[in-house]
Amino acid sequence: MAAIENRSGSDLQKLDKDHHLHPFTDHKELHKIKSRIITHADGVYIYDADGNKILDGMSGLWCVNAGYGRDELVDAAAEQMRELPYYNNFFQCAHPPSIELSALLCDISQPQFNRVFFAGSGSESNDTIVRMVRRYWDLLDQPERHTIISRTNAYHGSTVAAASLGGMKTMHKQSGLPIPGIVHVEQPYWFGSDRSLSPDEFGLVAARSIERKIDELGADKVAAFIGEPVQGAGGVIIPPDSYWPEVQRICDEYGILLISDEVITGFGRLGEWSGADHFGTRPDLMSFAKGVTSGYLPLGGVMVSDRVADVLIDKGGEFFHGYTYSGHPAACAVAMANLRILQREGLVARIRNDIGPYLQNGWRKLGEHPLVGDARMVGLMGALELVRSKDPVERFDENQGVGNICRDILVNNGLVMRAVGDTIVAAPPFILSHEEADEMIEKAWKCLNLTQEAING
Ligand code: PXG
Repeated sequence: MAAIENRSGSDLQKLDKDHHLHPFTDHKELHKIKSRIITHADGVYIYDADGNKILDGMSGLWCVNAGYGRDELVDAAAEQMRELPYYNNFFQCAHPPSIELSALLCDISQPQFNRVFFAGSGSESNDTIVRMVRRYWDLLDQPERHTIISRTNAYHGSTVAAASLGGMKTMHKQSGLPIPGIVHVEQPYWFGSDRSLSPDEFGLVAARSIERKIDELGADKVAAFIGEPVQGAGGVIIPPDSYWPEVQRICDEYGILLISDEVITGFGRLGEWSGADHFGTRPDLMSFAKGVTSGYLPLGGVMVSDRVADVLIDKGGEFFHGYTYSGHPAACAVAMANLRILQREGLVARIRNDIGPYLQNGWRKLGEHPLVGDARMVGLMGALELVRSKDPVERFDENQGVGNICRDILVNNGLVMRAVGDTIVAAPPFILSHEEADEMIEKAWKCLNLTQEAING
């Protein structure tokens, strides 16, 4: 018997309105228009209760990388749940899926990573990192090395510590965040600057805002720097080439830990197994989630380098930290099956050599549209900046909500992309075919025209 009753779309919308509080949602707004009910999905397409077929240019929420309808992942979960649906990894226990997945993750990660700590989400992974980093410096008898440097407009999750690491002012304002010991420096957002510097000059200036902060606080007070290789929720901010090598230099010079938040960029999104591989950094800690299971089940975790793990293990005794679902067997089994799919189908190399360059080419053409001030994409992660005027660049008034107008037009024309202010972002599944890429670009162009008509009245 199906666990979910077969109700009509409007019945579902009513129940949704009456009982369901959605994440990151203005409910008054939502109830004016009613929620879009997604009922099923296959390949790169989702289907709603009104019978619309929509190309999912966001891979769900940056996660369904292997695409929808993968029976292999369903079978992996079902088989594991029959065998052992749950057991924990506390109290000197483990089970085959958590062990096998730990080994596989270390195998595909940079050589300094030989240990994994599991969590249930990206937020939990970053919370783990805050605790782990502070524990590390405590164990090295430097407890005053407490402060973690992050960036404005970063997104690291929604729990108290993860939202503190994040640099979203709107989130901080609602909950008295950040917690003490987390500070924020400049983001490497060249298009958002006055563009008086070249991108590479600007990248160095942005990186050196970390150094300035270290000098201000004193290096002996700074524990770590955290960054997303490419900021996702902040608007797909692709740093200039000069940025990450300079960040690595600064972390090395001051001995502070480098943390790469790979929740979006991990497992292939940029055409390499990690964003760190793409940009050539050697992080000490790496958080992951989303794409590890292609979103089929929730799983997150932290790759822990030998530098950190050796201290935790040799000097640490018990680390009082862990989640009921750390290394959940079904989630780990699905992750194994998902990573095997990525390997077998060569999907990461496909982004680097085939569909990545193909979609980027179409994306660049969208940059010729009068409404688009900047069209950028790396791997399968891109952004279009909607502007009132291209030369000189003039932005729309925020209150005009042009990004959301465009987003709504897109979805009503069969393409999901997300609006971050007036930036439209995309991150389609890795299995996107050339025809589907063409469909994305054609639909996007048409919807840019429609957006222009809508705002010109
Ligand atoms: N780090 C990064 C870089 C993320 O993008 C998280 C951590 C937190 O992961 P969890 O699993 O706790 O959600 C994320 C999540 C958006 C959006 O609107 C992005 C995320 C989550 C929700 C919405 O772009 N990223």
